[in-house]
Amino acid sequence: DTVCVVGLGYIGLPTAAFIASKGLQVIGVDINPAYVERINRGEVPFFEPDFEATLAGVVAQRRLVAQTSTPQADAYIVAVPTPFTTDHEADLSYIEAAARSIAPQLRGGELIVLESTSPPGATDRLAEIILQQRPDLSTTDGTPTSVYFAHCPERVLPGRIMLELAENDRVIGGLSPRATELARDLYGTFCSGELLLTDAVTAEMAKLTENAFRDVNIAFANELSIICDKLGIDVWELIELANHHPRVNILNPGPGVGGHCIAVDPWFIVAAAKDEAGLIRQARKVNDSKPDFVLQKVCGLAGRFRAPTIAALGISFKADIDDLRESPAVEIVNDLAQRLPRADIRVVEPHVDSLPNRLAQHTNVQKQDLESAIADCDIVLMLVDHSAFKRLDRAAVDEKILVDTRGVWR
Ligand code: SAJ
Repeated sequence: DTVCVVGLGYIGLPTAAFIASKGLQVIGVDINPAYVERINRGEVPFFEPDFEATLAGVVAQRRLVAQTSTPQADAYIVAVPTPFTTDHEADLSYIEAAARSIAPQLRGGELIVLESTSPPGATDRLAEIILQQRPDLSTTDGTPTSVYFAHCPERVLPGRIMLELAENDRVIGGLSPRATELARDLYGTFCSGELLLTDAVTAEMAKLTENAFRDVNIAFANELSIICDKLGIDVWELIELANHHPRVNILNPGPGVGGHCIAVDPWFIVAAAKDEAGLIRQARKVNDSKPDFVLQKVCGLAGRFRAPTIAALGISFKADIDDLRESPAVEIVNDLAQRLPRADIRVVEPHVDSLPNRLAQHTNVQKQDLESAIADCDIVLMLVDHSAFKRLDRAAVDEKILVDTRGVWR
């Protein structure tokens, strides 16, 4: 059986390679030709621990082949982005484009699984587009029986993708019971976790709920950090103490919530239930306002210097990855560069070769290695708790003013 994975990003590519490594024949599709070429050379286009060997192996065996056009296949897994618009509504254009590319290839009997994180109703929308284009595959009462649609949201944690692809439990919800069964059979060939069966809209909502749960809990921690700053309390000590209670488990405050999931998905719930989702909306606001709190803090301390040198440690959205999407650290450095034109900002980021344009455009921002940045600076701004930073000798920063958003030096 051939599986076609549409969208070879941070999720689609590891998924495609992982399925191929379990013995299935996989065709990966991506619209970017240069990217496809790299994959076919066995090169991993982004950093993800333990992924390189798997990709190189399946490409060498030709179990995974990447291409730009959508082929015929027995099953399709759609793993394209679902960004949000400026109004915080889901942008389904990538899912719709994927649907349009699959429709002409169908012969009947195929399974189409949407893995992209989606607002309630997206799987329905995917089916609608395909069946509009291929009315011959629709039954007379409009229920799609000759093509099967299901939602099976990905739940892997960047940085642990290879492990979690194998072990995570999966929620699987079809538009019909038969679609659910077929999707269960497919995922059963490569998942060792439990396969939890439901309908499509519940599966969509389950994924959003998981990320909203985390967002609300991080917002709680972030709000605590702001309260503690006002009251002169060490928030890290406070949380550690409270977490000794058997039923309390507070997450970590940080510079804000980044990445393409937790900072986005809760908005899909808010968009679907505007009047009801007050807490979820407020959590988003708390987390989105945290970078500005950090900015004000640094600006206040920088006021002591005519032209401060600031070492900004880390710009990825979280520790030990190279992903800068929706990174609060990038936002903070960018705003600092604008707010403090006389400051000299040295960015230390071991996981990227060069600064993103948003930061490189500022003449007062440059990339530097950890040791020299620390030696040269007046203020150390810890933004990401990369392992390399945690190993740093505390004595090296003893003389510096510290703003530690991650509690590395508490
Ligand atoms: N963060 C904190 N404090 C914490 C935990 C995280 O500030 O205690 C911040 C991180 O620094 C980062 C952001 O939150 O900026 C998100 O990081 P994360 O590690 O919580 O999550 P992601 O975005 O890497 O992956 C999440 C995961 N979802 C959950 O844990 C419920 C992952 O399992 C999902 O597959 C992924 O979203 C996704 O694709 O939806």
